[in-house]
Amino acid sequence: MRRRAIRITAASVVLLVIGFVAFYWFSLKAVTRSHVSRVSADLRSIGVALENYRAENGCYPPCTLDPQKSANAFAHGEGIFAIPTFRIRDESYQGLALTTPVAYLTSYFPDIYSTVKGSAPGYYTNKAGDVEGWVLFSAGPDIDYDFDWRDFDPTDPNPANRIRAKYGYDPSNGPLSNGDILLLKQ
Ligand SMILES: [Ca+2]
Repeated sequence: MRRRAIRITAASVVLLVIGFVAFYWFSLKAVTRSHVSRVSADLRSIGVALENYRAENGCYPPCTLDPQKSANAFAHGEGIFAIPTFRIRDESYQGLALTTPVAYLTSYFPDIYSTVKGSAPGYYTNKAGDVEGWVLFSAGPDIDYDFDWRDFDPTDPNPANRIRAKYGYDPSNGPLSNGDILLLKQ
């Protein structure tokens, strides 16, 4: 009788653990799906602002004031300024580009997956001859930048597909898998 009671208790504990793990897993997937969806929507909003900026100024906003510094920034580990972005500031800390002096965006969207709290998503633009484009990127659920922005070439016949395949976040690999959330304009 006692042995049977122990077996029932052990089975109950196993079921409880399985239930807890399943609940955690599905909750994690739901929260991640919601966050990824929000970041993707933010990137699209910023993309619209970039196009509006270009329509009025004839070019996309600069992604850095110091290309050399940004090019080496990962190695130097300079945090928020390490990643090229439109949210750059000059030495007098004047905000540039999308929020001022013309408010193409009323405020910057903080990237919830950024390693630096409050940091906007990464932004890189490049121009080769008459061909120009941009890429917006969030580190994604692994909170680690996989995308190498120097790999973006607007003259690439299809940079979006190539870069998404190489660096894009894919939830089918698991909610916390690597890859970044990307939006590109060729
Ligand atoms: Ca990532």
